[in-house]
Amino acid sequence: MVISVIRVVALCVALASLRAESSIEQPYRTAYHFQPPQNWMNDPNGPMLYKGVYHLFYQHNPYGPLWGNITWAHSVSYDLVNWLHLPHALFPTDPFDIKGCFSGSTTILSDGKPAILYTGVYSNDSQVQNLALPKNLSDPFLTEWVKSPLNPLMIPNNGIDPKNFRDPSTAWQGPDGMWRVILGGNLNGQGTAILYQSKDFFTWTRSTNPLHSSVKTNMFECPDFYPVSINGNYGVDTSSQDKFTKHVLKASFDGNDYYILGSYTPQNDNFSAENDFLDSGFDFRYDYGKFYASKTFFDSSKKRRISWGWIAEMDGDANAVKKGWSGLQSIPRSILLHKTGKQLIQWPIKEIETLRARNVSIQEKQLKGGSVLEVLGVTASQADVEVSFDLTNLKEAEFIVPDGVNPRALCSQQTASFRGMIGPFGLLVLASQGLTEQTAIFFRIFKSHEKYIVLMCSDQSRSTFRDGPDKTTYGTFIDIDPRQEKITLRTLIDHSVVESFGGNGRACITARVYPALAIDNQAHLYAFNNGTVDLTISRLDAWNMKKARLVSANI
Ligand code: DQQ
Repeated sequence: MVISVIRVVALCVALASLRAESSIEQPYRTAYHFQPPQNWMNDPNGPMLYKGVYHLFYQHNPYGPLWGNITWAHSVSYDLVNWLHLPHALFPTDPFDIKGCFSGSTTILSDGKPAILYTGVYSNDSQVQNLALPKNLSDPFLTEWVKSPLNPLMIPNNGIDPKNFRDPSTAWQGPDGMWRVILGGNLNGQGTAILYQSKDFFTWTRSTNPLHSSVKTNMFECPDFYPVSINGNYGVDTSSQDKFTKHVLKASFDGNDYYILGSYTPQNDNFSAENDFLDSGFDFRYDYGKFYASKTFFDSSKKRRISWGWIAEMDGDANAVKKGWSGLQSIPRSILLHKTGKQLIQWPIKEIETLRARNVSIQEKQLKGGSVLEVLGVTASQADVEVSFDLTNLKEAEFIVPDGVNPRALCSQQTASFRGMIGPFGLLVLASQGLTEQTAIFFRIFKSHEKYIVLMCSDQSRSTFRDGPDKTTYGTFIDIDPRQEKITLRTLIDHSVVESFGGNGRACITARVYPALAIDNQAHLYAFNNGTVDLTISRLDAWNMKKARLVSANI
């Protein structure tokens, strides 16, 4: 009797949440991005592949749509597209995490078993690092996790600010068999990747020198450290290091995920960086829009490294409360070192293409200066678009001295409606009939003394006629020589998120937008050229995207 009452209640709750998810009431709910059934979500935590199952943990408030009560929620998938939400893995129930189970990572240990390292917060806000292990390794989904009786394993000592000591990375093993892990911290006012070592994963000792510290940054959050293969079209395990790899150090600060490249010597744990974070003129970010606290993992089944990032809301707390949820995860991206060896490239994982449905294709179409071309026959609120532009008349490019020019400022001063020479050209997405609302992802080509300069922008200034949502415009320069290659753009459009990959993944810009008119089948898609110089769309493909299946386990 009790059981059947519980089942009926559960069914009613499920139906109610289905109703709340119908897109009439929920125009901003996404169709193929990862979201929990409800409430607040922030950082991705501990993504991993274990025995053929992908796991994603994430920071979640089980009780409301704003940050708080931070627990580790847990979902599993066979394809990184469709997900099953499991019961939460870690709750803040012990003195060493009573104020929150903050971010952390998983590591596959030498015996093949997975382990979670996460930050726990004491009632006095002091942060420590804790271990949790699966309760039952024969459970294919690793549903239950047990906190170690030895917790906390790392405590803030010797000058570490106890309130800024968090987010353990995936650990890697040196040739000496010792495990290494880095944590984000602030040492003597510098953003720092604090290094710890352990033989057995239980007893951790802080290394005298941090892996890296940076004079110009704030505290590092969610640091990540991993090798990338030079000239290889595949990812490598976190513990591999040889002359065919470089290392990436990623740190999250000031609302963005920045990375630097360098070489790592495990014998003395020396990371020799090619540049430092925020060096003048040097600004490599995973994404120049809304994307934070990302985390990578090595997918051993497909030999690739995959990154996830948190895409926050830009529409205020009151609206989060109204819709009952907050936050998305990015489409998982595979990460490689670009063939120049100077930067990373990111691309949506191949599996996302299984959601592609009806295709519309345009080839060799001239786009005259000052013109707009509607792409008809696609559900423009839920689409995947790939386009490449051929520029024939580069001589006309405007002159620029790029030193000291802030690309983001340039994009916001001269938005999509600016009449330039070569560009603005690109896509208008989530656009209303008549273009009152539009989000523009566009390029402009300039020339400087010795080369061409390509600017990529995501202009949200007209993304909604509603007041309230943040309409910041984003931008970056991309290292492309337009004499040698076409300008390409891939944009994933999903109701309230627009993820754009320029120059085959050399620059990514993610935007959250909240159209009031361009909703569902009222959304339109256009290619545009607002420059004076004509250009050609050499190819444009747009696909309707099916909805991913995200369901809650009945446990
Ligand atoms: N979010 C977590 C912290 C981390 C921050 C708390 C980054 O562990 O530093 O929810 O978004």
